[in-house]
Amino acid sequence: MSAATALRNAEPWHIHLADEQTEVERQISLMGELDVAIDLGELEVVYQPKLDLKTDRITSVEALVRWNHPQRGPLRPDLFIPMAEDANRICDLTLYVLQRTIDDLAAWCQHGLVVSAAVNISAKLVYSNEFIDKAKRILAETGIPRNRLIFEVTESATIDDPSAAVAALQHFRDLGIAISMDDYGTGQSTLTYLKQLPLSELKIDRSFVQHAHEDANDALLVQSTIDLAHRLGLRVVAEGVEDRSCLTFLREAGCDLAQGYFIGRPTSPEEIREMLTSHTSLAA
Ligand code: G
Ligand code: G
Ligand code: MN
Repeated sequence: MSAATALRNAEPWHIHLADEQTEVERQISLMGELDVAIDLGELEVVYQPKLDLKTDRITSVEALVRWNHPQRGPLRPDLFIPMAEDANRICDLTLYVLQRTIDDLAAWCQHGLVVSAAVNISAKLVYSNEFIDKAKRILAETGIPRNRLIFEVTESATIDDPSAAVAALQHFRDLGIAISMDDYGTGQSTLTYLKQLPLSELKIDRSFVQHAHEDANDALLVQSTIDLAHRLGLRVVAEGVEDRSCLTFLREAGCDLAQGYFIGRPTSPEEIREMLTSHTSLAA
C-alpha cells in the first residue's frame, strides 16, 4: 500500500474520531447546561390531554418536559432524558416536573376544574429511595387531592425483579398515586406481572393503536388488551390517536381514555385550562 493510499484510507477514520470527539464534547457541554437548566428552572412542562370516551370530556393530562435551550433551540426529551439518566440528574429533573405538575393541578383545581395529571417516571427512579423520600416530601406540602396524580412507568422498570417492583410501586400507591403502565405491549410483560403489580391503568402503545381502525391484527390486539385489562380491574388508555376513525374504533371497543394528536398536542397549562373550561366535543 502506498503512503497516499494509506492516508486516504486513514482519512475517514480520522474524521470519525473527530466526529466522536465533537459528539462527546457536545454531550459534556449539554450535560453541564442541563444541570444549570434544572437548577434555574429553565425547563418547561407542557400537558397533553386525555379524553374520557364515555363522557367525551378531557379528564386527565400527561406532563411532558421541554427544554428551550437558549442557543440550540427546543430540544426533544428523547435527547436529554437519557442524558439526565446517565448523569444522575433524572431524580432532580423528575422532582422538578412533579412540582410543576402539582402547582398546575392546584391552579386548575382553584378554577373548579376536576382533572388528574400523569408524570413519567424513568425505570431508574422506581427503585430510588432518594426519589421516593423527596417525592413524599413534595406531596406532604401540597393541598391537592392525592388521587389526582398518576405515575407512568414503562414495562422495563418492572421486568428485572418483579417482587422488588411490586414493593416499590406499592410505596407510590400508599401515597394515593395511581400507577399506569406506559407503552404497554412493546416490552415483555407477562400475565403474571399484570396480576402482581399494583397497577391502576394500562396505556396501550401507539404502535398498536395508530392503525387499529384499519388493520385487523392491530384491532384484535387492542380489543383483547382492553378486555384483559378490564377483567383485571384496570383502566385503559390508548395513546397515539391521530384521526377520528381511530377514536370511533376505540370508543366502540370500550376503551376508557384516548390520547393523541387528534385530541390535542402537548400544550401550555393555560391552554389546558381553556380546553377544560370550553368542553369542545369530539364526539362523532
Ligand atoms: O413529547 P414527547 O416528545 O414529549 O416525549 C418523548 C419521550 O420523552 C416520551 O417517551 C416521554 O415519555 C418522555 N418524557 C417526556 N417528559 C418526561 C419526563 O418528565 N420524565 C421522563 N422520564 N420522561 C419524559
Ligand atoms: O412514551 P410516552 O407515552 O410518554 O410518549 C409520549 C410521546 O408520544 C411524546 O413524544 C408525544 O409527543 C408523543 N405523541 C403523543 N401523541 C401522539 C400521536 O398522536 N402520534 C404520535 N406519533 N406521537 C404522539
Ligand atoms: Mn408516557
